[in-house]
Amino acid sequence: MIRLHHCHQTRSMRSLWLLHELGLDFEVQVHSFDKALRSPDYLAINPTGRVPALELDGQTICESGAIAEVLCEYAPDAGMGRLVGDPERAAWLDWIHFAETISQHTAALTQQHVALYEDHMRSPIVMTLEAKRLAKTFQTIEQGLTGRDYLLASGFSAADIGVAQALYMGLHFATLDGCPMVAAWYDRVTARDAFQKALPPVDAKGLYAKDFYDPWPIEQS
Ligand SMILES: N[C@@H](CCC(=O)N[C@@H](CS)C(=O)NCC(=O)O)C(=O)O
Repeated sequence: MIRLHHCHQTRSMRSLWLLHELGLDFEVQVHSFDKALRSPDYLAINPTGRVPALELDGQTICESGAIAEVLCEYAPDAGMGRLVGDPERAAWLDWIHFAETISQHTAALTQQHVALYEDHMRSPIVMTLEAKRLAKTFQTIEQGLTGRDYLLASGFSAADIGVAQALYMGLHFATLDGCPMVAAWYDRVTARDAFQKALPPVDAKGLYAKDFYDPWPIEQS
């Protein structure tokens, strides 16, 4: 049995996208992104109260990078992983976990712009710094795409899924100015059916109310 615990527009979207690419049978339990994640029932699944959490044949995995690794080993024929012994294994792992380097900045910015709803709670310095550090990660993707259509020379993999989903969230706070290869790659991978299936339904409440959050939303005195 495979069950994904998911909140729209969060990191669990990358697990959902991967599950669709793998063509596995699975169920999705959608949670609202609020105190529901702190309910005793949910904390019994993920004690940190976060998403994703994947229940897989009696085990629960709570880190999106680990979920990607385990699922790609679970369904190796889908070709989304680069298994032990593959010459691209190290590069694949590096990109799988680079998604989290991107997401740590997005998480800080989401906290500043979305979770801290009163201006006096927010820090313009943190907002600006984190947006710049996020944009820097976009440049790393640009460099990685030199001379290739996907992050790995051999073609599309779970590495593209993790990084592109992290970019999906990050694009709420920074642009792809100066990253034309990332823009083209992002259009290419997000055109896939499996990505489209991982998007929130049109009438669903997502994490983000706006498409883009200006780095300086607070009036400076
Ligand atoms: N390192 C974890 C991070 C998981 C995480 O922080 N998820 C966020 C959503 S993107 C969350 O559930 N936040 C809820 C909270 O912090 O209360 C992963 O990669 O899965």
